[in-house]
Amino acid sequence: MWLNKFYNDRNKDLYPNPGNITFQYGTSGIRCKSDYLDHVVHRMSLLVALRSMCLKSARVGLMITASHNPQDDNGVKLIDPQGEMLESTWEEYATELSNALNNDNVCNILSKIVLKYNIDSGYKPKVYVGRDTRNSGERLLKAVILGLKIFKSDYEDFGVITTPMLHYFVRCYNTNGLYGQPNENSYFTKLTNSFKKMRKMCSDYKNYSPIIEFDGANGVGALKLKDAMKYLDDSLIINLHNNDVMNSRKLNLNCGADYVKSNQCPPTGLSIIPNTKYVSVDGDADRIIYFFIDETNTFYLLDGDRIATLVAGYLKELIMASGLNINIGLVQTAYSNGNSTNYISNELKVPVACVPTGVKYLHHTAKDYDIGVYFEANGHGTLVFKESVGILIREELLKQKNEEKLLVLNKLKWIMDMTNETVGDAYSDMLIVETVLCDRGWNLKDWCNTYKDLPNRLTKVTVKDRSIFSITNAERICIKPLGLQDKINLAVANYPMARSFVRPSGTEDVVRIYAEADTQANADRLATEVASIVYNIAGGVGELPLL
Ligand code: NG1
Ligand code: ZN
Repeated sequence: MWLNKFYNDRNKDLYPNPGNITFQYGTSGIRCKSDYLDHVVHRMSLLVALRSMCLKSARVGLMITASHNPQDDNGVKLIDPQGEMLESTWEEYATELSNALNNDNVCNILSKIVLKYNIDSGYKPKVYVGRDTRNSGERLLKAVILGLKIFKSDYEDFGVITTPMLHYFVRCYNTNGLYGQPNENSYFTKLTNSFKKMRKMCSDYKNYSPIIEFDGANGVGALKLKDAMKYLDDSLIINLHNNDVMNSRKLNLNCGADYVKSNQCPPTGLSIIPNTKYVSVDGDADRIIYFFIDETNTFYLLDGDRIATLVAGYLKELIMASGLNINIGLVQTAYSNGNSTNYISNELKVPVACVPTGVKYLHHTAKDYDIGVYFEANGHGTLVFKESVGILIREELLKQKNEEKLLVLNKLKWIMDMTNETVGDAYSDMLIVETVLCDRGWNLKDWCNTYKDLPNRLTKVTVKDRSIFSITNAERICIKPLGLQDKINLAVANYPMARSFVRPSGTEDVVRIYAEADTQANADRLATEVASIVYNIAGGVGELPLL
């Protein structure tokens, strides 16, 4: 078969599998200590090339990043032609290939794929590549490029770039520029211009302030924000913190969106002043959260749930004012705060769905709506618009004579144009949030006052083998190990307004425990109880987390 021709050109196993780790293409690609990843990324470049050939030379993407994980980790995510995550059947091949013991096994798996999809050697693979600021990125990139060359791929390396930018570029290429051009200038121009147009319409800021203290997690988000600022002019005043990308030891260290969300406290590396607007992004800039402290130094977090409710409520009003027949829905995961779900259903009256963790599930379900809003509580999310919605709005804009309605329609169009629909994007999300806050004349306190979060706690336990866990009902029920869920239910019954669930992480070797209850003390107690239940039933390793 034609595959052999390529393989014969190649030296023996350039990147052997040391065989000491089992990999899984999980919630968001493959991640682990960067030292173990050379053969993995190399094989992923072979797989992504086949993916492109299988899709008749559609452009696909490969991103080298471990997002919010520590700097000595790294990872790889593959991107499908519309800028979405890799299709799930191919995730299985990715897992198989990463674990293949030797070159012969790799060849067999690749041959199996070629035969299954009847992949024609005439299609040239087309691949975009990017990486975050991690030190190991450059070394891993070499392994990727060698793999791409084996299949004589047409590839472009975008160097250090945010994950969502690479997703955007892939989509731009495959839509022949309809979505934009696959370069940084087009990306910043498209998103920022619509933001600036809408900003010009805002005449009275009321409580709103355009000043942002930005925590860049010492990663690529900080680097790219510097570029973005050239496009923003003075429409936002951004003070950049945690932007030391030269010292990669600092990446995500006590800062960034994941740190702030998980620890429910401000990051280090910047002074925290009461009633000031802070934004934190993660190490590859696909997550964003807001926070502030008040005069009494109380910390308030505005996470993905808050962004989703803010944006969905606003869009719903615009849709109603436009008179157009467009439906809107919101997608969350089990980690979303119970009170955000109540607020969405009872106050906003927007339909809400709950799906398993992982953007691919949220994205998929969001596409069921004309306008789908999806966010994980950790700040990873975006909006998706059906193609028909874009067409409808544009047609209406041409017909409409009424000034007020025209403005409403333009607002919908501008929001659509400042959205990176392919995946969660900290920069795009920030522009959208700032737009809504400005149009409403709100500061973060006003935003926070829309509903009150239930106190909650997220913790984790390391167990001998997390593969013994089996979960169902959008991850809210644990079926295995047997008896675990009954014990969780008993613990939950002791606390008012309580909820708790456990699930094995898809990106770390841990089991995650989530608890919420009427008070912080109760949420913490419940999380500790459930952690010890998991520890005892599922073979806990090391220290039991105490809160
Ligand atoms: P895992 O490790 O599977 O829980 C975490 C996040 C996901 C997602 C991925 C990818 C939580 C509880 N889980 O997944 O939401 O963002 O990382 O980065 O935040
Ligand atoms: Zn990320």
